[in-house]
Amino acid sequence: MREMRNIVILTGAGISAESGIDTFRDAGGLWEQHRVEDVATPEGFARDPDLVLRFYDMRREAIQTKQPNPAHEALARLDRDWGGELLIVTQNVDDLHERAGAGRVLHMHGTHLNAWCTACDARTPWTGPMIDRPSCPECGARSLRPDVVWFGEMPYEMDRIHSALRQADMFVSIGTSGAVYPAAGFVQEARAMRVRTLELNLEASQGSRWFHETRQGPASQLVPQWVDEVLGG
Ligand code: BV8
Repeated sequence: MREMRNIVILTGAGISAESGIDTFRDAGGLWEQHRVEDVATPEGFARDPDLVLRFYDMRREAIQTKQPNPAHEALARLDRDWGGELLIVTQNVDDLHERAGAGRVLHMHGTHLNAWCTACDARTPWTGPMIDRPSCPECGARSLRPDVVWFGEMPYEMDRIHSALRQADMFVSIGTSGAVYPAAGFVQEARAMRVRTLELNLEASQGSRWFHETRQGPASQLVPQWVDEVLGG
């Protein structure tokens, strides 16, 4: 196994679960409370913008009351102390990685705390509700939507992600069901390039079979333990 210098980490909703943020597909998760096609697609937004804006207003407000957990803190420690390349690609739209202190974070599905103006394309930091159609800070149009990648929309910075995977020595997936592409395909891409792969998840995922090693348990325990191994090793 070649020396480990460059690490790519993919995180999903499971890493924020112990912070009290609902996942999507677990029992009682977001997709049990809402239909994906109604609240996480451009078609759903066009059909009933109030429903979608309320769905995101509720989640945007909720995440601002949550705190990073030991898994976020361990990745921030790795980001600080790791001498090689590191990229945390998160599917999550919360900001808990950043609030734990991580810097090398890429939000491939966007972020709750930005507004995207569909009139002028500007993205601006946003913490309040959108249901009352506030004006875009840049152009004044009342055309804001959540800066979140919906189904059928292209995730952000895919070129940067593929480039990081090509240079990686290790790919670690944390807290994701492996249900959504293209993120769910990264492990196969890594395997094809002979990258070492590790999954840290509460239970087996749809992609577990693709990983060299899978460890099952809560992220708040598995991630600090793995970071200690990497930094200690
Ligand atoms: C695109 C933002 C193309 C919104 C999200 C048929 C086959 C293959 C693909 C497709 C297909 N039909 C359509 C597609 C494409 C589609 C897709 O993959 N669909 C799936 C459902 C089949 N993908 C897309 O549309 C993507 N775009 O393909 O564009 C394109 C090409 C050209 C031009 C334009 C476009 C866009 C996908 C992004 C959608 N947006 N979110 C929001 O957040 O509100 S996806 C949503 O699901 C989340 O963002 C999240 O990222 C993603 C995956 O969910 P997870 O994070 O994994 O969460 P989940 O609840 O599923 O699992 C939690 C896991 O954690 C579990 O395994 C659980 O065991 C574990 N866990 C729980 N607690 C803990 C824990 N682990 C550790 N510790 C714990 N304590």
